Amino acid sequence: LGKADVCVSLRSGRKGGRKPFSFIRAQTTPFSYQKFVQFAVDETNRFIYLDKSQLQDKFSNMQAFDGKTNLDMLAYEAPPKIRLLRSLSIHGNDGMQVLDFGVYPEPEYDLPIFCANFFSSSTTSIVVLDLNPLHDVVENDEYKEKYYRSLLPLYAKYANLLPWGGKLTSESVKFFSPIVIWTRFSTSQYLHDVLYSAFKDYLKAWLLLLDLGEKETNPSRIIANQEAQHRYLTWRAEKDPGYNLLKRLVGEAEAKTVVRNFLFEGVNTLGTKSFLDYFPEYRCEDGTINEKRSMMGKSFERRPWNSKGDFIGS
Ligand code: BLA
Repeated sequence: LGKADVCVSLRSGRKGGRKPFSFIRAQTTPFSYQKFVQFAVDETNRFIYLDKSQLQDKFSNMQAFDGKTNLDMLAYEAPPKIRLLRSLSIHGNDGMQVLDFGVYPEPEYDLPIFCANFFSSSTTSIVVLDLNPLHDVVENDEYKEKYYRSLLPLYAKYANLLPWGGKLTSESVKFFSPIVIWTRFSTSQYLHDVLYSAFKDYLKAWLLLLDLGEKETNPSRIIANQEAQHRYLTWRAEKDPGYNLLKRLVGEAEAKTVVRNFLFEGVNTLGTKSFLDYFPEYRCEDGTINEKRSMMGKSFERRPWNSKGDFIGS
């Protein structure tokens, strides 16, 4: 029994237990994403030696303004293949649990970006789990064939338990792969366990790709990989849905530092193009960036890929 379980059994044994019960419901955390992070670090270490990143000196943990919500950060690198593996987990006092776990390859490798973004309040969970494609998988079959064709059964395994989460920011879909798990559910231990299983499967699949990954020697392809990663980081550093919550927790200045120098590190160094260079449709008349998260609005009520991994959302 964990500490919380003991607490529940002791308190629910009290006479007139109504009040203590609701107290307990508010206080106990049904799960955390800690074991996800532990698994990811241990499993990655079996494939490639993880070295502490210099980012770890500046980012390790923070406390939110409320004095009760903790933000824990981890950062590693693993030459020659992994530029940065970083994790942010947030534990709120009200049952909120967040995981933003990502792995960015070195530009010499055209591997997808590992992306796990889970937000859970005590009632609702919002999930994106994907191997985000570095290059186009809609118009161009080459990259899709190289990395995703063999992984389609992986998505199929979870399609029923973790179904498509409905309409979302249309722009986001361009950063997703045919095996993306985008879902929302009422927070429950069962679905949390299913998600843990999916997380392990997706990470293991990504690590096999990493293991097989061959170093690119063609300079123009290396530049193209780097620019694609920079474009991805630039998008997320500006428009990530987690940004608003981070601002509320630690204030605008700290949130910006965490986003630009930790979560999407590389946005200032991997390239010189600006957000508006990549996404000119967000330009306002006065030359600033439109604060809207989306110019196209929300769409894709249903999954826009078929079972063969072809994009059918037009
Ligand atoms: C919601 N997070 C969302 C949504 C998506 C993502 C698609 C649904 C809202 C929408 O339509 O945009 C995730 N979007 C992504 C990811 C990519 C993308 C991973 O484009 C990658 C390319 N989420 C986090 C973190 C927090 C968080 C760290 O990853 C909090 C610190 C919170 N995400 C969060 C919240 C919502 C959300 C609160 C619901 C609010 C909203 O819809 O804006």
